[in-house]
Amino acid sequence: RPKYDPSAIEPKWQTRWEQEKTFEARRHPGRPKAYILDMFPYPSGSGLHVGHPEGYTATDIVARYQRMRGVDVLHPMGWDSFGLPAEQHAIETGTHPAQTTAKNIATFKRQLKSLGFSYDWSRELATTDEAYVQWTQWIFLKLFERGLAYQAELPVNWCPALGTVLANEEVIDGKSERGGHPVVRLPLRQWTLRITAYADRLAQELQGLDWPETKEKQVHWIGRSEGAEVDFALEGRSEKLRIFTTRPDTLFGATYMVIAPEHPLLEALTTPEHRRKVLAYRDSVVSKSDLDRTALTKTKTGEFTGAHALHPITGARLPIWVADFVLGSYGTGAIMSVPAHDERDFEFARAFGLPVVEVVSPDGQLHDTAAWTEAFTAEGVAVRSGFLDGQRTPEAKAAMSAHLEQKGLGTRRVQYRLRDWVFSRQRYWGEPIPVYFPVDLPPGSTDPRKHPHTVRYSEPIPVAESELPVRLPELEDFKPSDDPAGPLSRALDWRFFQKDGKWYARETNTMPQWAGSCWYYLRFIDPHNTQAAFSKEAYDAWMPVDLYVGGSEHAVLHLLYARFWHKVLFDCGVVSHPEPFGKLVHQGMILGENNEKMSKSRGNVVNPDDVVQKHGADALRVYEMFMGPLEAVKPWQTQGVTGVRRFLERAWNTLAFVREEPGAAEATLDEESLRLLHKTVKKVGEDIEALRLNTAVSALMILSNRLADIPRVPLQTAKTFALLLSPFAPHLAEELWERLGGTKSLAHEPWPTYDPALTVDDVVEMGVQVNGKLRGKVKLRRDATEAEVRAAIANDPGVLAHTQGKTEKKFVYVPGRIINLVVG
Ligand code: ANZ
Repeated sequence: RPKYDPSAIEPKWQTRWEQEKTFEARRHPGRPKAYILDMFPYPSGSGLHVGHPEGYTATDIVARYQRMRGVDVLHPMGWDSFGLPAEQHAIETGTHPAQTTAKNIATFKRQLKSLGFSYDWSRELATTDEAYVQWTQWIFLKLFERGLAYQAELPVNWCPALGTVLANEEVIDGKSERGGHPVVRLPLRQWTLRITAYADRLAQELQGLDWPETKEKQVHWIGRSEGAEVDFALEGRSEKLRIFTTRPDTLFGATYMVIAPEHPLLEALTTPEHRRKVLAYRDSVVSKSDLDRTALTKTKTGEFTGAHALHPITGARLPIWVADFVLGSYGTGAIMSVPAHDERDFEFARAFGLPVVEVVSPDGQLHDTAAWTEAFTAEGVAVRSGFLDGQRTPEAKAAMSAHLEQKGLGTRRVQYRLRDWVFSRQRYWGEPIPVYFPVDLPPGSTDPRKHPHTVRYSEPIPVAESELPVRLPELEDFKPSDDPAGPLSRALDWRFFQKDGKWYARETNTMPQWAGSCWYYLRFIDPHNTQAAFSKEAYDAWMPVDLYVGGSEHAVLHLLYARFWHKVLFDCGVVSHPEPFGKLVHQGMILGENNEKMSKSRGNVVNPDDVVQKHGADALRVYEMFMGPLEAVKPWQTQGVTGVRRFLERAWNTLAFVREEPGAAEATLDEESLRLLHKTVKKVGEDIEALRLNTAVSALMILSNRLADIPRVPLQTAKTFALLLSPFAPHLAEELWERLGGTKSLAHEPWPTYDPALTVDDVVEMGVQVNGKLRGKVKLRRDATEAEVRAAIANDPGVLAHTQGKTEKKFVYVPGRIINLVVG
């Protein structure tokens, strides 16, 4: 008898599935559908790591299960293939990023195929495909048409080492998320997407979704604040200093002003005697992250500018300081400081000896702030506040806002922590932004390639839809320059072109990697469409996504950006649901054996190829599910893989040859095993639906152990086991199925059913009465004998307390219903 040999079985079935197109997604009228989506990978040079198959196995199990339940399943895979590493590699080695990308994709694809995932590979796409770029650019044009893509001079995160601008989300502690290079802030012309126009909808329309705590993360990220903008006159100047506050009720408590180091008026305001110190201070904060700058615990730093603002109501002179805890990118980049009622302002006032004036009182009485060790930030009653005195905080806020609006001193304002999305990158390996600009040639010149700096960036012209895609030019040298126009600016013949006798220049910025992942799930539904991004029929057939599984690191980046694009497409009438992803699940990270993150530097990275080679894909799949709850963080244990391997071997030994054994077709299960079988069918199905895949695996292990112990496994039982096992260990299951007489793949066989009566626990808990009063409880088989009942209650303390020293007069027992002892 042959031994369990995954290295033979697995390639056999992978080839079979491919040849027979077993997993091609097709809609059948009248059938339900399930769109089951993985977060597609970035095809990095290091190949798949064991974290990838975790989520991918989970969705594969659901996809396979749903197919067997007669559901039309769409389960696609593709590549998020633009991005920095391929370009960095190109800079270092001269290999074109397209070449590196193709090679990495081939590796990833081979690895994913070796794991037996039931993807419909005919829908494979890469975000770098020309046919895909075309529609990514088309969506950009939709954003542009609607005024949602605009250019701005923005203080951006410029990373000199990477030669590019990074989004706030890509900067951690003043360093680039990729590579850890220093990041500085400078103003640059950038394409920006007006995601803030969707802030309220992005926060509110999350409500109905079956998502984990990611919802709260997004709401927090969007960070809605209601307040007012107030204009303060500047002493000796005509401009006003506009501030944003969420506490207009505290206006009378403002004792000084603070502006951000990036504030455009900083230099102009600063008086000559303070100039040197103020500018030195400004330079010192350039590389600090917003998070560091605003941390509550941070020692407050700042400089007096020498200038003063005038209080809009009292006319008091308020000194203007510059300090890094005020951010240039939030509100107006300037604040009125109310140290009595704001913690940061309080710390700052104490650090620099500025006055602290109480204007909100917990009890309406006046207090002396000299002894205070912290600000009073709660609501209370307005004091020392003129016409507001005596009003509670909410009323006082409203009254002050109304007053300011009436006097033309301010306006009510909603602020978001969310910033507009800086959408351009000064890189080669990204989608070209499909716009161009007029060129002003110097007199006498006929060739802008000799004067590349004559572009009128203020007048962007969208590329006509019929001219998409705008392809990347060939380049020899991918290096970013210190010219923030990026490497594409060096492709002069690509960049400048003539139309109707006039010269134009293409945009040389490219899109960030996030662009491609914003809509790939829409392309999967109709990946070969040449006339549109996707058809309405395909949309109606498959959307929305029913289950989306991926890492929680995407909680606020990809998942917010994709929702934003989807809503824009919704407003354009291109999609018909406001939200793309109905149910979202984040798999937990897989750690190294010692509970540390897997990393090259620690040398603890497990390569799935090695595991597949040694134990097979089925063992890897089942092990990753068996490790623990899908969402939990769990350490890898090589021992555990071996254990799972033994489980699969036992299943093979028990079941692979059942058909050849005499009498297998007629054999029946004993009562207890039959009950276990039905319970397992019920449990595995329910567990898959609830993504409790670890407990589904243990249920299969229990059943397999039982079957190994019985002398003759009925053929029908062996077949049921193969079907139950198939979502988890599909290669082994197919091989068993074939050996048990199956003539085609089991992928579309009906999922086994169970008899509910056989799943009801045959153990019941029964009350024990003594003289008609409940005195104890025992657990018994439903059909226990009287002797078994007597044995079970013999040591029950409650029963004993009422029977000891007495004689039994009667013993009433109705199986499953009554136990009553009559004593006297
Ligand atoms: C006066 C005041 C009094 C404030 C008070 C708070 C309490 P959220 O809730 O996050 O929107 N602020 C405004 N712009 C800022 C900036 N660019 N950098 C740092 N802080 C800024 O916070 C809004 C509050 O944060 C605003 O309300 C302002 O301080 C400060 F008792 O104004 B408040």
